[in-house]
Amino acid sequence: METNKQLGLPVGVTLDRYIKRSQSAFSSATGELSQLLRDIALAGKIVNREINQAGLIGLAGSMGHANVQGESQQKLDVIANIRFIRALVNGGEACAIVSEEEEDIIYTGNDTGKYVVAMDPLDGSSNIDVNVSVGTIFSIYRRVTPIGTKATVDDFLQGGHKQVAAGYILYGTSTMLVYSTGQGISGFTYEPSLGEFFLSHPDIKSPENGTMYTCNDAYMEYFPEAVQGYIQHIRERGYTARYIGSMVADLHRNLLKGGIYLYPPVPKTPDGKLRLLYECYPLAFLVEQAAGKASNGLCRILDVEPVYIHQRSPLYIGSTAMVEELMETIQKPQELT
Ligand code: FDP
Repeated sequence: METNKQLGLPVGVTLDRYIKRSQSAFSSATGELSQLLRDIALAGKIVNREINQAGLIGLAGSMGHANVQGESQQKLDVIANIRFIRALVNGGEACAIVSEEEEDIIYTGNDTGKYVVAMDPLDGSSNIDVNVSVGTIFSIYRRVTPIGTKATVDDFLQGGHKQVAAGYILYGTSTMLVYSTGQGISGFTYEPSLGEFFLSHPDIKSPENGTMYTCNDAYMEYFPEAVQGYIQHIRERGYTARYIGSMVADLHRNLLKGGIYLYPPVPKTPDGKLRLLYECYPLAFLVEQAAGKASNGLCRILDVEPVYIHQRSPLYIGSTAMVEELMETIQKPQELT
């Protein structure tokens, strides 16, 4: 009976159709941003395939050296970086890329492209070897330098509030692409047998409040006092901790279930660990589009003035009520009740 009911169910809206529909809502849209999103989705499918095969064809494990951030580079970091760059070079819409894996701006050779893309091709990649979810994060700006010229660092240092689109791909038990062009946020689940992303989570809204907090507990004694006080306080309220150590997965869970993700400054990374351009800005853009909040402890993340492309930042992000309570605690630490 159940099977009969399921037989006639439509498979749903593909990412491609969704992008096309969203584009037609803007009479001035030229389709270039739509094409850019499709290019990113295509690279995501390829990376998804490679992640799924990693353990079988020897793609798991480290390269044996560090990347520009001084962090151990995994083989799949390198592969994902190549796949996304290739997709953007071939697509033609992006004139330049900033990647976590490369020190300098990458020029695509498409100087007539209107957009620049900042990205972390494979976030949380130290989790690959143990079959834990990882992700890709991307952030898109309309360039400020004249079309036809070579992009410059100014195209990337516009500030998070200038992003025209942002998103992530979560390679998890199922693979999902979640993105926003500034009119809310939607999630698409990959159907591997059809090779398509289908709309599965329309208009995601971050729960106003939550009972989960996410941070690396090992650093607790080094967290700023107010942050320690806040965590102590919510523990006493019976809140629970969840930390995968793979930011896209941690954020995705909190976005759907309600919660707060905290990566404060610690002595090892006094400016915070996470990268402003390709981790904090895009995730803050998405979470705000879902009615959540993101702060660096002093101000809204999207209002932080960027100074250099690989800049780091503290990050407190998630359900509005939780981020607001933390911010109040940081401003008046002694007033917790
Ligand atoms: P990774 O270094 O494995 O790429 O952005 C970096 C990141 O992972 C996040 O995905 C993750 O949440 C965080 O670092 C983990 O850092 P800690 O090991 O310091 O907890």
